[in-house]
Amino acid sequence: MAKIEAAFVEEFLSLADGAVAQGWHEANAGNLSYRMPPEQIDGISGSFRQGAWEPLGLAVPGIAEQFFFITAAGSYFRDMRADLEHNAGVIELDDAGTHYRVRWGFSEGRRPTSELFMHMLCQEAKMIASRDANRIIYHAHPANVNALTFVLPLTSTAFTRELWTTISECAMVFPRGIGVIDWMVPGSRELAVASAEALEIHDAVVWPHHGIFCAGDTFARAYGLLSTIEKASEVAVKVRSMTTAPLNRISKEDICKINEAYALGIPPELIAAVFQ
Ligand code: 2HA
Ligand code: ZN
Repeated sequence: MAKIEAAFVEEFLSLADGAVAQGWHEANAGNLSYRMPPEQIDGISGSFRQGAWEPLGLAVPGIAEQFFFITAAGSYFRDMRADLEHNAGVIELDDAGTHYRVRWGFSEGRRPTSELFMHMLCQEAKMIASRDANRIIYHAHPANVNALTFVLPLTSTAFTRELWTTISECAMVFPRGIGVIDWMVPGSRELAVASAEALEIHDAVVWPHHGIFCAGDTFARAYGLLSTIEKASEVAVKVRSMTTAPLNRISKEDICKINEAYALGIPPELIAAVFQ
């Protein structure tokens, strides 16, 4: 199969290598999709094949006829660089957004990720919410954010408060807070629907006792967002392991100061809800 050479491939591989080094992708953990801009499709279309149309299992008319670079079901992030065409591929959606066909990759009968429902619904929701800016949906299994799902209430306000008040950078990187949904079966339609709904408000959403996923305009932003959340979660886990009563932490007033100093636009109602 023809290899593809494109700048986005290197950005994708660099995310995969970095995230593996962080320990976020044991075995086949995680998945990633990239909504390709037209000029990048043209740049690699010489390598395309014409797979048969297959039902998607849901309708995503908002992203009809779009092309996605997406990881394969069962693929290991650590193997992406060595054998990309086996571990990822390009799919195209039909004009109704109800069927897809493989245009590149997924060698030896591989298929798109088991979280395809989630990727498609989230890509659609975020493309509309971001007026076409968002291109990445990325899911990983970082340990510390997962650990926090055992001790914090499973609410957006509890997780947002914990992280915003742990590291100053958090309110700047995710000023809309972080979403949390209930535990649901991995790969299920139910999980996909709840994830897309939460993503209309937040750029990152926690899946309790599983992992986290996020949206981003670029690979670097999506990776940076998860890195920031996981770093703050690690500090929170360390602090909670040392004491139940920390002497100091970032306060509501401090968050108001950061909000003003960096014009973050965090609405007063959100600050009130997070610190209620
Ligand atoms: O791709 O992480 O959530 C494997 C998973 C499923
Ligand atoms: Zn997962």
